[in-house]
Amino acid sequence: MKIVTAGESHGKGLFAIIEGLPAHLKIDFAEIDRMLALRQGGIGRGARQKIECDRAEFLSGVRGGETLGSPVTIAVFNRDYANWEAYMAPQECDTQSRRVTCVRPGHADLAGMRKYAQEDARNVLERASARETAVRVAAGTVCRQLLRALGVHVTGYVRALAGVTDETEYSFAEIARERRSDTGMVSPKSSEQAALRIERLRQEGDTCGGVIELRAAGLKSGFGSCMTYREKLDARLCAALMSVQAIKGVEVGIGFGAAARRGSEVHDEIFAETGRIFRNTNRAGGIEGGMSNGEEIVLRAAMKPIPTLMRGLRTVDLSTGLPAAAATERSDVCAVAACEVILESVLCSALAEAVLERLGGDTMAELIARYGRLPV
Ligand code: EPS
Repeated sequence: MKIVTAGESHGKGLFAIIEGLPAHLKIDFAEIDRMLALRQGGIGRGARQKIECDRAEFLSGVRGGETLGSPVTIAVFNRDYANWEAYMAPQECDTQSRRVTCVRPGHADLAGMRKYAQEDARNVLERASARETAVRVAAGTVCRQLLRALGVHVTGYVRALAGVTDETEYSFAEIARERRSDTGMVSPKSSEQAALRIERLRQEGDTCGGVIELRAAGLKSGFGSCMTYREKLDARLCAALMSVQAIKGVEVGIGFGAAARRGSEVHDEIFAETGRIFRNTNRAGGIEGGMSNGEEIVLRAAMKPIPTLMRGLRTVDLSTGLPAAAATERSDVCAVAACEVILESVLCSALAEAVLERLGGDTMAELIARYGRLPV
């Protein structure tokens, strides 16, 4: 299975093509639109979300609510395009009025302008914008539905936000039940503290990031590989999460925490009881030797603060070469809760890709039967 996305932030829409899905996957359209709405929400979101009301439109590959086995095309159209058509149309349009030359530190503006020989950062930022993640959430939710048919479930929550960290270790069920606060945090106390900080940052024209924890339960052992480094499951999942805008670090299980501990405090001992093999800990985060080991997959990702600050960081105006304040239009103060939804979706896509690569299957029935025959 392969997913390709296209589309600009203020263009006509965002598009995804999913190639390689088996036939007869039942699509829950309402769930996809629910996930899109969740992505648009959360504390600290900017004015753009008041314009958009993201909905997934299926343009190919699905008939009567089931996949056909042909490439699935999903579109999320931009309502804001009505306000931008004059500047963004593929045909001749006004490419002067909305120029961006005061490049934003931390954004793709400067490196992208150099790479693509552009004098207007708009030709770079339109695609670099995290608006693209809307369609990744739609495609990822289709993959979530495929995984669910196999008994694999994905959840997540915001563990740290605006410098407030919740150190509690939650079970999968607790996260799945509690996570949908405005901040994406589970603990009401942490959530309240973070919300206060975000309000202060908004008043100061600043932005913030956070840490997102993701879990996948029900994945059997043996996905990924210890034989080919490109197929290592941890390498693939980390690459998928790092591909999301603003993600600057990813860890598996206790991750960086493992570096300072002794081996006996890191590795999860193995026990047997009446023929059943089990562990009492899961510091490895469900992956050993590049393969799933049957335990819960646990990943954490660090999101940096959004680079568009209303107060405008110091930069250079590339049209004059003079010092300037970085470009602003409107900005999210914080998109960490939205990013949590995005990362869950991207994790679903990466897991579905690994599952289909190993098991194949033209139909869901074939895939489910093959998965069922695997050892735990
Ligand atoms: C986004 C929409 C964008 C940004 C944001 C993500 O809307 P606009 O650029 O029209 O305000 O709010 O993009 C960025 C954070 C970025 O750096 O480009 C969305 O729908 O998620």
